[in-house]
Amino acid sequence: MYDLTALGFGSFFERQVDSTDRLLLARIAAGHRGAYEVWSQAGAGRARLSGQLRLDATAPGVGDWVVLRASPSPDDMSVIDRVLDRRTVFTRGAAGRETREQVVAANVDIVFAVSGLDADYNVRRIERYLARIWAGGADAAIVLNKGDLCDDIEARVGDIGHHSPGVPVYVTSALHHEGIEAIRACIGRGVTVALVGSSGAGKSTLVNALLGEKRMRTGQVRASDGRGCHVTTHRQLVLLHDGGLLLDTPGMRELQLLDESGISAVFGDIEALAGRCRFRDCQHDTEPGCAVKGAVENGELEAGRLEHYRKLQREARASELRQDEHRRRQAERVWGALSDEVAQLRKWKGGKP
Ligand SMILES: Nc1nc2c(ncn2[C@@H]2O[C@H](COP(=O)(O)OP(=O)(O)O)[C@@H](O)[C@H]2O)c(=O)[nH]1
Ligand SMILES: [Mg+2]
Ligand SMILES: [Zn+2]
Repeated sequence: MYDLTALGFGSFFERQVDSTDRLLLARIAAGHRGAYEVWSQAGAGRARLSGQLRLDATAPGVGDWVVLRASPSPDDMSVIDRVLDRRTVFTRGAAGRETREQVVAANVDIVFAVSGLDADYNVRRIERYLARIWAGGADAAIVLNKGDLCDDIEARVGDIGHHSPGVPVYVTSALHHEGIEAIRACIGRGVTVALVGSSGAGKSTLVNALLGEKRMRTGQVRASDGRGCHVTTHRQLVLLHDGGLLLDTPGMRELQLLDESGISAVFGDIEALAGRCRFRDCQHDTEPGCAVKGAVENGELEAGRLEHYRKLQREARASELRQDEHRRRQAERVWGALSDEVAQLRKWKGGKP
């Protein structure tokens, strides 16, 4: 039995349901092939999408609030009839040639970008995560894990603080249960937190430390290249003893940026400088009167940071184009199917209009 408020239900979702829906509400706690684990007032159960929802381009993800059909299907699974609008979302570009949004975590309050203080540490990657987090509307925090493996934690924390001012930074050693309380303090009752980051960063170890028990399988990091193996294979919501919710996710090899909205948030300093460029559409390349280049020249702005900003922008633009392409093809497919149906109908009517 679950209490909906403890599961994160609140006024934003309340407004989207009537009293009948309310009795059939559930939150997606895990996604397996073709089926979901859902938590509702009645407890945990299995559910699948209605035929109608299966046609939608983007499948619901872990953390989504859904309305179940009143009667389960013959195989005793519940049927998901409706997905409520999301308050926040963390998405990634799915693998493959065409970029499609894939929901990693829905309705999360805070996304923790977890990074190991070993070979995994990479400021650029952290910036990338922050951009994605903000694009989806959640709050961001940074966890620098494996503090036990780092000789100069202060320098790293200073470095991060310089690149992402105002974002809370937590240093932990999940394996040794150090620094865990400060994180637990952010995850009050009904608060949902997702952990994202490369595999091997220690996300599952962190979940176990927060739970106080070894529930998540954790992996070995290959000594050869410091890369983690993918042990966590699916996204799973877990309920902490004092009411918060944690979402462990598998590592993402590559995190694509899907749009430019999050980039501005991360590179506010550069965008502010850009406002002072002579040309409004300045590319900060060879244009005269460029305030951004000027800042690099007088040492106010790090050249590497500008380079990274431009790289992410190029990526975001390319990704937006690919998404447009995807939408166009989908429209064509739907239209193709429709015109087949129309042709069938015409034939059946003997070609008469
Ligand atoms: N030294 C050290 N190793 C850690 C720490 N946290 C996790 N690990 C190890 O890193 C490896 C990957 O951890 P895991 O939690 O599976 O990473 P995930 O892929 O992000 O879920 C495991 O061998 C953990 O024991 C830490 O704080 N210090
Ligand atoms: Mg894991
Ligand atoms: Zn410029």
